[in-house]
Amino acid sequence: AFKKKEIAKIKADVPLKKLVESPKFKRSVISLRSSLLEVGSTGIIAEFKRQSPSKGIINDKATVTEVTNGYLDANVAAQSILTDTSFFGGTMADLMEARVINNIKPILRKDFIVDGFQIVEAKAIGADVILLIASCLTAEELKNYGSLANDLGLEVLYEVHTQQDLDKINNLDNKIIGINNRNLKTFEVDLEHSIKLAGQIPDTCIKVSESGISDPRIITGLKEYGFQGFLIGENFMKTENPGEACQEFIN
Ligand code: IGP
Repeated sequence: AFKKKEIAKIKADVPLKKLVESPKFKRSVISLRSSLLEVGSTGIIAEFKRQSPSKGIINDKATVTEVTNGYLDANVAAQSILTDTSFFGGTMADLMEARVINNIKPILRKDFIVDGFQIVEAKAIGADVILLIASCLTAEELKNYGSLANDLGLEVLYEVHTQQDLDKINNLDNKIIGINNRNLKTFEVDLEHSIKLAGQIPDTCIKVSESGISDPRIITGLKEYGFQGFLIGENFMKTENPGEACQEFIN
């Protein structure tokens, strides 16, 4: 595991040193776990996503600021911001822009994390939560990156799509587990993935269902399987006013 010594080593790196000294690095994070568990929480993690490999351009007009304001007015439990540029057209600047106006709800850095550097970076740009995708990482990496994030005070959303993904996560207890209904290779979306895997996840975990949620009735159904979080992007972003779409969805 990444222990204090490794973190100290990382901190000694020149580019990282700058990150670690940035004012946001020291801020205390806002807990996704607490937000999802709050009485009356909408459970919605609303995503800012301009484009995707499966859909192409989804929305290239709406600004981060206006969407963030709209999502906050809708009383979302959290925000997700794509910072991956090559596939999703997102940037770290997008997350920083959202953080300027969002100081109340957790922000998830949505990216393909394959290096500890990105985790330190996530903290420095103002993220509260990072995504670790089980299919992209080994069991050991999941463990090491998970503890690095926790050591930095960040929470982790562990993303799984299959039972094999779930098996890679060491000691599931108390973790936040996201079940992606979309297969990242074929882009096929099937809510059955959430339903099938829900029973394999201990009750101490927070269960989040991700992708393809296009109707509030789906949430009602998923709640019966113990889901407390619902990650929604396209359904809001495909409209002209994603914030308003989110408000209508919730009411
Ligand atoms: C949102 P949707 O279908 O509501 O737009 O999905 C989110 O789940 C999706 O963007 C996502 C994702 C990812 C993107 C889930 N896991 C991993 C990039 C990388």
